[in-house]
Amino acid sequence: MTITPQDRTFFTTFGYLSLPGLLADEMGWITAAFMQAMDDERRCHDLLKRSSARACLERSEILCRILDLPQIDAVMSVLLGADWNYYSSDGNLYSGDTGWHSDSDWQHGVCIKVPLYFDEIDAGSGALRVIPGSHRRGPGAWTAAEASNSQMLLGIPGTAVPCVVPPCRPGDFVAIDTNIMHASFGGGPSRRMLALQFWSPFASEDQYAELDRHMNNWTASGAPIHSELLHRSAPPGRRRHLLQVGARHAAHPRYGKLAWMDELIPGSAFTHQPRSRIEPEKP
Ligand SMILES: O=C(O)CCC(=O)C(=O)O
Repeated sequence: MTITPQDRTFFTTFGYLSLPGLLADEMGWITAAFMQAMDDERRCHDLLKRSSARACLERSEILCRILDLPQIDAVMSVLLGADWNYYSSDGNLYSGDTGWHSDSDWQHGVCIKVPLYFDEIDAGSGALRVIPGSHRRGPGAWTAAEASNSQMLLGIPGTAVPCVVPPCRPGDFVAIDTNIMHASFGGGPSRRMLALQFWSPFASEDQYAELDRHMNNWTASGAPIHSELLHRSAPPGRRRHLLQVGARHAAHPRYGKLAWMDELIPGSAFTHQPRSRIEPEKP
């Protein structure tokens, strides 16, 4: 498996990269561990709406090993650079349609979502749809609002908005820029998906400010981002991809600093942070 500079150009141009079958040999153990993690959540899934378990990978030592796969390193190293960051995950049971939306509006860093699907789905039964190029921001860019208002603005239903449906059966791999507009239609009541998120390396204040905003969105749910298990079980190859987010996590006012962070995240006491950019908590 070789990920090429052309793959990177494709990703930056269109906002997604599809590598069918990239994880085909791994899906046995990943599926078993995913199902276990969702069972452990012990939440009763309401078949009429999405159930989501934040920090899903972070609860399972086995799922954490996804980050150690050479396939993941190969793709992220080309798309984000050798010092790519792992951010977070969520495990999901989707129900029905997901309307057109983008997850973010980042302008300074690149955030990638890798949704792993565990069911045989296609365009009519819940497969991911993306609008190529819609991750771009700036004058003339499409906005999520326009895609989700397609009936009113364009006279067509969401299902008819021109898009690409990358293969996303079990074992297929797709990486999307989280700014891209995406959707799915026709899914059943328990469509299974594990989403992983990655960030480009952080160097500037503007990039850290985006990371802080992302963390603030997460903290609204009260869920942690990184876990002790994720860090403690990390071989050195994984650890380097946890440090920037881990250190920021440790410095975030909502989380406070936990004892394991001092031990496992060198520099977690660091002050490389425009603290003023961390939004104050709402009372
Ligand atoms: O599979 C889907 O319905 C799309 C999920 C997704 O990426 C999202 O909800 O942000």
